[in-house]
Amino acid sequence: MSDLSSLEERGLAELKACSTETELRAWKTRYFGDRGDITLALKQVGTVPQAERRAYGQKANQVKEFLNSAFEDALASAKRQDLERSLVSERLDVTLPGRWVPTGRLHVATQVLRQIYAIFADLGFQVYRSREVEDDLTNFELLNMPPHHPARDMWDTFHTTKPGVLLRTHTSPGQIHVMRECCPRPIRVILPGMCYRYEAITTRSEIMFHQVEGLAVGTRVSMADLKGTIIAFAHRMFGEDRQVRIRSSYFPFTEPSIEVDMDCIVCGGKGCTLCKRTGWLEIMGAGMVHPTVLQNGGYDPEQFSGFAFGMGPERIAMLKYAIDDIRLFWGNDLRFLRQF
Ligand code: FA5
Repeated sequence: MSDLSSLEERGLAELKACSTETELRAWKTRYFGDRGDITLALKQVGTVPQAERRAYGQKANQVKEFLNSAFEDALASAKRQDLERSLVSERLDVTLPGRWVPTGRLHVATQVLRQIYAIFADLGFQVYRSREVEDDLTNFELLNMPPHHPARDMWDTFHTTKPGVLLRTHTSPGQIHVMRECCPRPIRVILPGMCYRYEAITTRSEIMFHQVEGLAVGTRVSMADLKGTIIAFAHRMFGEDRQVRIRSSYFPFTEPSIEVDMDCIVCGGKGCTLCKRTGWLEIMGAGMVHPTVLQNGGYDPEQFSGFAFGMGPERIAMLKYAIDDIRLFWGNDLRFLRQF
């Protein structure tokens, strides 16, 4: 019994000497662990002579309860002190303004694409998505370019290892898909997407770039509609006072074909290095849909007519923001991207 009393005294004295939570937990293991003093004292109950056993057991349990509750109190007070200490030493000023988390931004090509969608949405054009991996038939043949047609040379092509399967060189094959899907209803769509050409990369040409195709088909669609649509687009995109010039051109899938220029954004038509001293910058190819293409799309060219155009949003962005090198679009240089 006297052993138990001295155990209690020793335990309490050692507990009081502990000043941190770590020390307290070490104390707990020393006394209450598997081989701790209290645990051993309790295990000894069986060895105590029968007559003293009951009293010994009661006392041992009292000592256990007493030291355990003393430990709990000491632990709570150590935690409180730790908290108070950290509240003073690691003081947090909740009135400080929050820290700025940098948000990303849309790539300049995406921004310009979205401006193009918005302008054409206002003109009643829906967005139609078409595939990037095409067959030779749709990319060329159905667009009035049979095999060995010299016009195919206008588009240097990435062919896949599967014969007849290629990466589309322009968004024009989408015209066939949309016509076949919508025939015989009228159509007014834009077809945005990525195109691929096996070309030398230069300041103005990439091997992968976006195009936005436009297609309108109906019973009374005319060249005047094409002209009006293009001028409305150019004015919305570049400003009301911009001049638009239309000159004749050649594409196998349009007849007649045109190319559209805008007065140079830098020199206003006087001539500078950007416009190669001509005063004009090309913004798109276009024309009236060729009767053969209408027919390939399922429309009777005697009854229906249509116009189509194709533009490069990267080139549009270059004109709009005077960007002098198309390679910057894929360069992933934040100094460039952050400017937009
Ligand atoms: C065509 O691709 C025709 N399919 C456009 C068309 C559609 C004409 C419908 C008539 C009717 P072109 O090869 O000129 O045409 O390309 C159209 C536009 O794509 C160019 O004006 C240019 O803005 C962009 N583009 C062409 N090649 C590249 C290139 N390598 N890098 C970046 N943009 C390009």
